[in-house]
Amino acid sequence: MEHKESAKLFAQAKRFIPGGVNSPVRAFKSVGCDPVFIARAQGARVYDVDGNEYIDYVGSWGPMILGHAHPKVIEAIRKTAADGTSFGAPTPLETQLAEAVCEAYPNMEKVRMVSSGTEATMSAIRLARGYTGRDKILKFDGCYHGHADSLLVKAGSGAATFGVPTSPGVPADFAKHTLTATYNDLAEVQTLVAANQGEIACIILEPVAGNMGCVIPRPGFLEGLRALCSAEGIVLIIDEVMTGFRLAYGGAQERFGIYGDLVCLGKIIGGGMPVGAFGGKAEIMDLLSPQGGVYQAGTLSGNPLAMSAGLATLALLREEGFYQQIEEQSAYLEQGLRQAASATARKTCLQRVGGMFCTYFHEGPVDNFAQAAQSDTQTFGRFFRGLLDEGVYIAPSQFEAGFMSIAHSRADLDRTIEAAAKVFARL
Ligand code: KE4
Repeated sequence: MEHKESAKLFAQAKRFIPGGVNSPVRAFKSVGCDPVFIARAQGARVYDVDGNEYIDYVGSWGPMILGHAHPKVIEAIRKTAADGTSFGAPTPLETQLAEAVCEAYPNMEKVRMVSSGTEATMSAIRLARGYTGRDKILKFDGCYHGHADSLLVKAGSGAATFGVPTSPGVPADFAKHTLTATYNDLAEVQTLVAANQGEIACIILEPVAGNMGCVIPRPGFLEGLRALCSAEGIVLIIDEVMTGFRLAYGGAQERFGIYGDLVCLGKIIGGGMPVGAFGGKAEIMDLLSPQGGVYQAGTLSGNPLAMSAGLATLALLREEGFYQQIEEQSAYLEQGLRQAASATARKTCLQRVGGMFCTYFHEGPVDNFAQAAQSDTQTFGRFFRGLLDEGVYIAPSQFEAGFMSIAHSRADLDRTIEAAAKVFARL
């Protein structure tokens, strides 16, 4: 495949944009090639500026569960835009989306719209701190909740339970309030909570971890966290930015039957437009300004175009059999990829929940970040580049998930499986 135009655009982009991209993972740094620049997309396909066509499993990192440029979503945006794009004042649309979200998530008695997943989680953490009067938070190694300072933190070395920054620019004083535990290790969380009795405001986690590949909660893990938080007065924040409306209409919480005190959403609820949301018990949410003292705000929060795209998307997700079809397509692809992987001597481990999945170059299982980090990322890079040449576009990192859309046809899945078999055989 030719990538001359992408190469030219990348060089130009790097003159004006750090790293040539507006979000790091798009630079393809961990897969050993330059990024392709996308010209357009339709359904399950994206087309780059050199005219190459790809079957797309990135789906804009989750939002495009309907496939790209769904006519009903485009029409909703177009119609709303004709009456103005932003007013900085309340509109009926944001109440309609808020109501739809609260109907889908019974533990979300109230919800506030923001413009990204980062804003949602950052605000939920501030709210949990305001509600409990406690400063410490607990997150899990390998879970990504956006780039707010208190979340760019990893476990301190040795006995120190204090967090240390993972990025320059995050003051140690901020990081020290963030405790980090191993995903799926309930005993470790219980030890950390006991060692910080009465000081932890919230525990935040991805209910299925899609930022270290696709790591599945082991039986008892989510239930144990729920019970621990209830017993200790800790706010359980379930970050469904990626899993919300993906793993079920009611997200991972519906799928696993575990409900947070606060929930963060994003991606799918914007239908590809910039949206995040956070919500939960009214007694917590009502502490938010202007009703309460916890400040949070945003110029484009509840933007009418984004609300319209979200409403049009959710209406289609409510159609009979939608998630059953996503499950059937994803199970079919999983089976085919497992078969295709037998063509390689490399260790592979495919993990999936609903329409999100990942192929690790690791013998598996992968239950936490330390295990995920043992994956053969060099081979993953060759796998990625081989698939790209075969017209299949997967996430450009071993530590990301792939996403199914309703627009992927059986022929697309068969072509993907065929391409994977060819690439696996060459690894
Ligand atoms: P944004 O600020 O990127 O909208 O959302 C942050 C976020 C929060 N919570 C979860 C569970 C997330 O997965 C994300 C963002 N996901 C990544 C993909 N793994 C976004 C892609 C990117 O950073 O460009």
